[in-house]
Amino acid sequence: GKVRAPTHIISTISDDRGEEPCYAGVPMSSIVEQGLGVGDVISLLWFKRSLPRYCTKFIEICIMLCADHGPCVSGAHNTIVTARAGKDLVSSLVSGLLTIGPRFGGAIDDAARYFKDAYDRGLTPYEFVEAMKKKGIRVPGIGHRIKRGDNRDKRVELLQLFARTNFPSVKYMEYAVQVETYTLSKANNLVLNVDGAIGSLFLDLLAGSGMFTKQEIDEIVEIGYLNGLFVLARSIGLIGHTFDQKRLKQPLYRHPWEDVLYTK
Ligand code: Q5B
Repeated sequence: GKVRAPTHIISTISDDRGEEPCYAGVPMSSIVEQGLGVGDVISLLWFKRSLPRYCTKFIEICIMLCADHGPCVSGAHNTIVTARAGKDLVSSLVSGLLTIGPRFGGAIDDAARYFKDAYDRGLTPYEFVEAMKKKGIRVPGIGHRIKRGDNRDKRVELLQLFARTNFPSVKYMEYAVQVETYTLSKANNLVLNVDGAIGSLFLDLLAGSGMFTKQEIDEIVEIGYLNGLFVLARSIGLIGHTFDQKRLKQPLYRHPWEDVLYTK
């Protein structure tokens, strides 16, 4: 009989061998004919299933709300400096993307991990926050450089409104809000930020949609899919900043001496 040579790659999300590419078994023509959007494509390629419309809409709202947050944030700053150094689009983009991490934009997975663990173990917000403090770990998803208790992040409010209206349950998000109430009693900048809102709400999406087993949810949280939402979204803005600098023909950036404290 036929002997199949062992393959060096296994792939389970897409197939381009037929007449048309398929994402998780769904042909491209069907995606276009059904009028599906980028949220559906993310569902197929990341989660390997078609999610209900409210879930894909939520994913699309996350992408839209995180696409950009002005030129002053870490990622945009790096991209702008790189574009002004005459580098190409990809270099300018990745230079910005490389700033995404535990402090900036990349706290979504850890927020989901810590909120899930604390909620599932029945910790009160006080017990959770104080335990984190004892361990010397900042609560992921809490805190912002410019947002305050009296100047909330509109993006967080929009996500919460959508979820309260459309999700079957928002128990993890409500827990994150209780954590925020406690952290705000300590300092006015310790708001639930956009990473924390997405992290907690995605837990609600995973748990409430009925589309994932408990084991699958644990794996998604453990692997860490959710920072991908910020990376994908912010790429839109970083590409925009690159074009903006090129269009404006901005010269090489050099930081002013006056803004550096030279000291021994
Ligand atoms: N403290 C975000 O810090 C920031 C605490 C905390 C307990 C906390 C900080 C943080 C967790 C990571 C996170 C996502 C670095 C943020 C984003 C996207 C963005 C960005 C944009 C966009 C801000 C002052 C005092 C200190 C700290 C304590 C601070 N955070 N304690 N848990 N989480 N958060 N990142 O203002 O006693 O004085 O030593 O790491 O969720 O990235 O728009 O800019 O769309 O682009 O620099 O929105 O919160 O405050 O470092 O001076 O701390 O608060 O221990 O206490 P700050 P610091 P003490 S959203």
